[in-house]
Amino acid sequence: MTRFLERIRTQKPLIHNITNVVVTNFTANGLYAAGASPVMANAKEEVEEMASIANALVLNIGTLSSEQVESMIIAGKAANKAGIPVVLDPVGVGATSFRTESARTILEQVNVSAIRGNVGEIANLAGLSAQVRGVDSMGEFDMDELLSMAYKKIQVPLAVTGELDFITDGKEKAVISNGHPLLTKVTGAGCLLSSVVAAFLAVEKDVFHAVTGAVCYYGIAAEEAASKAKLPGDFQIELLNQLYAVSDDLIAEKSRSVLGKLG
Ligand code: ATP
Ligand code: TZP
Ligand code: MG
Ligand code: MG
Repeated sequence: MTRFLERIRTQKPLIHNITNVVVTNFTANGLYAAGASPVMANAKEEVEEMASIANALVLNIGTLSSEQVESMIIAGKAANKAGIPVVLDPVGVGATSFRTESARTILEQVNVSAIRGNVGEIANLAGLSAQVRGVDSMGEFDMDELLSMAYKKIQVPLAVTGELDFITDGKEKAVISNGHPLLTKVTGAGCLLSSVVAAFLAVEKDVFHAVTGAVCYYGIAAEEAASKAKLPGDFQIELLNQLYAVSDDLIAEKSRSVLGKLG
């Protein structure tokens, strides 16, 4: 189940990204650093063809338009037909009804392999924000409750990220404490992670282990980067360097992942 990076660096999976305008370049560079091969293609005239030759597809709704939703559904259906994994990053779901409705439409029309988002996005996507809001006024969530309820509702493996990352496939659960606060000071840290998840899924069929592996790898790369670069601008570039430098052996040594059962 392991040595995911070796596989990515040997196979160089082609990752088709339909993503937002903020993070496009950073995402492409991050995928190259990991060992994958990125392509960004949005036009409805070409996404079916592109998804058909790709090894994984990322649907990221960060700067959505109705034309892009159309493209995402065409690409998602082509990916399903080709049998390649599809990752959804529901950027900003809950912030506007267009985002929430679009993400739900995509989930209705496309068989998504995994969703990677922050707590608020996943709670809103599942329609749970009110129910799972915890006791304190800071908007903390009971994560076990959130994971169980969100999985029940969405029925897609989830990676809910933040200071701690929670991954579930409805049966297994992983809690990962790798990462660094500087990740919150650069835009696109979450979006790039979603594309890295797609690269792991392109080389590993076990979704839970692929997603867990991707999140550990990414958190470790961030830790390594933060040990060398203390300011956000330097950190952003150093993160790319460390996504390139981190090995499967370093992941085995440094991952802090606690496995358990959901619920
Ligand atoms: P948000 O908009 O809430 O920042 P996001 O889409 O950028 O969400 P994050 O939840 O920030 O995604 O996750 C991106 C990466 O940053 C993950 O690897 C996560 O573990 C890491 N991360 C986020 N916050 C922290 C933190 N406070 N400490 C350590 N790592 C963090
Ligand atoms: N606005 C729309 S998409 C986007 C911003 C700032 C990027 C979000 O990236 P991330 O990875 O969720 O921080
Ligand atoms: Mg973040
Ligand atoms: Mg995000």
